[in-house]
Amino acid sequence: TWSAVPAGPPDPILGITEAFKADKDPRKINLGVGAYRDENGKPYVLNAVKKAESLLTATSPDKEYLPITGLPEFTKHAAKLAYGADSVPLKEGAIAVTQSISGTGALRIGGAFLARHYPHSKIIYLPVPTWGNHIPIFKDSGLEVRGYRYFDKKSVGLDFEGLKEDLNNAPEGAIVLLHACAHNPTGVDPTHAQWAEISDVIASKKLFPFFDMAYQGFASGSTTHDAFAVRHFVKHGHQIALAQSFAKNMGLYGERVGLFSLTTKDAEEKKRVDSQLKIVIRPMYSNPPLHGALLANAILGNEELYQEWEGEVKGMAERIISMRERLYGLLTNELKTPGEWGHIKSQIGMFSFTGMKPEQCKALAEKAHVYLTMDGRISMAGLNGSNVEYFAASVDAAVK
Ligand code: PLP
Ligand code: TYF
Repeated sequence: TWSAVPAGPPDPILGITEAFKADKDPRKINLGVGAYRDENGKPYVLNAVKKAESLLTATSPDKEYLPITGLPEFTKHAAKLAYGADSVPLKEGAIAVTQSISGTGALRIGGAFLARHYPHSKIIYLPVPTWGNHIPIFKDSGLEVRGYRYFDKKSVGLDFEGLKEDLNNAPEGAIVLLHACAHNPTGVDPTHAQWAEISDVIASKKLFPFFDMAYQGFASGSTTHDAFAVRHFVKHGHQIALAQSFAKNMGLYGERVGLFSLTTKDAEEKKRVDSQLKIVIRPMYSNPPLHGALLANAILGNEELYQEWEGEVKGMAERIISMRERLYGLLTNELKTPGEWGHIKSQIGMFSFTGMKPEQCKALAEKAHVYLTMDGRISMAGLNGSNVEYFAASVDAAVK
């Protein structure tokens, strides 16, 4: 029956973890997948999550199905986290929300909803480059995927002129995907002033902004600061779509906790949109997982746990920033590695886009047992006090 099914390629990011696992060298480092590791290189379960778990256990919750759009208290808190307590559409009850299977599921619900109901276009513009999974997510949702310029290899920064030109030339009404903060894979974010200009271009061309916020809090250490772009757009009158993930900022990766939301004109429009979100979701998976939503809800809804969580997000962000400084110092001052490495310090979030070529990435894996994606992206959280010197020396050898 399946004789004509061709073998597909491994996932470019998750395939790296396979190669890492098969490597028996004790010096090996996995900088492929974007998952936080603590100073000892271990996955980190947040204290706020552990406390939420014990609080939850004490109430022995049942395992009933959630409604199609998820746990209502959780979705309310999660929307407030993104839009801010003073958000006008939030206060007016004009934001349609649904729990989602983490950020990926939120993007997919959004893609499917827009493909079915967005009246102005079936085209979505993605930054070049973008998170690899964006492309199949939106294609499989039934949208036509196009790219807009984002990363400038020469300056190792934002190609702001190219970005504006491409959005200005997009057909009226097209959808534009924006990484809300901590752009994956480049680590390059627009400044606040650039966001304001992007907002103006999008308004003038009547484009539809779809934000992917997978790293709220992870970029700067502050969930408020990282929500700047989303809140700016809403404040300036845009209706937006938003995908949120709690994988990174709560360390709830495998629990699959997320939110998809759409701002609407008013409470009446929201109600209609809500009903159609349910119709999109029901045949996909009926209803979302319960446990992670209960945990996130316990944290977002409890002042003490919330404070502890914010402190821990800040701690994770700060550890990553300290690794950026350490790595930059090693390459530039100690090893005098050829090249300019300032971008390691200036890039934001989980990743650094090193500029290393595929051959150099391959050499790092084969000779140094250091694994990263072939685009030269490294997950900064995979570095720590015990392996950063070995990593810097390996990079030095690979580029010389
Ligand atoms: N969007 C971006 C840009 C990401 O980097 C990720 C995860 O790495 C996601 C979305 C979604 O991840 P998840 O489905 O685990 O929430
Ligand atoms: O490292 C990245 O960019 C992501 C990480 O279900 C990831 O691809 C891994 C698994 C998953 C979602 C995201």
